[in-house]
Amino acid sequence: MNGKKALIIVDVQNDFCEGGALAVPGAGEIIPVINRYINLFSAKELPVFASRDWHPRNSGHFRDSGGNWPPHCVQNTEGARFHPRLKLSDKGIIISKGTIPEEDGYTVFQGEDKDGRAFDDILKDLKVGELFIAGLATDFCVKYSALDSLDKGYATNILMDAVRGVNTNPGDSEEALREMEEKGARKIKLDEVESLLD
Ligand code: VGL
Ligand code: ZN
Repeated sequence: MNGKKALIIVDVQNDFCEGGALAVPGAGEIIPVINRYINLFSAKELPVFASRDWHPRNSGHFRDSGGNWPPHCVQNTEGARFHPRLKLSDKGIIISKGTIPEEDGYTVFQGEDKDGRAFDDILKDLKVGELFIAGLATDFCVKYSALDSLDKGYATNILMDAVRGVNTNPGDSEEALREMEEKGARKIKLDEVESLLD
């Protein structure tokens, strides 16, 4: 698919960072790198999206309601806020997901903006054909978002210096990256993206 390039930053929220309810090891390290990607895409006036896990308190995704996870990113709590060091501009488009109790919301393609527009519809409106994915977690939301992106025909890039995984089982992130690559995702880093956007 031809079309514009866009950056999607997945779930860089307090609960997924050091000290949070579901902290992803090394999450803090990627924030300055993500900020450089934000600058790069903003300078070219390319769209920047930031997704957020935005669960109701009674989400079936939480252990106490039969799911897999400790409560995290509950709507309107401190843990659900974007990390304070993440430098989103006013132009950044926020995509909320996991907002209904029956949904895990692992993929940003289940998300919508503040006006209820589905992520995929916004991409189509903006004529985006290629996604660059950063954020948390490599083995969950990054993975499911990337697989959906490929499925829907977007050229899909994983920003290797700007993702980190949960790794409940050792090697989960490597396995996830292998699967994304096998399905057609490209692994890429900041210097290569810099020259691509030039
Ligand atoms: C995520 C586990 C539970 C993620 C969200 O953002 O990768 N992981 N909810
Ligand atoms: Zn979640």
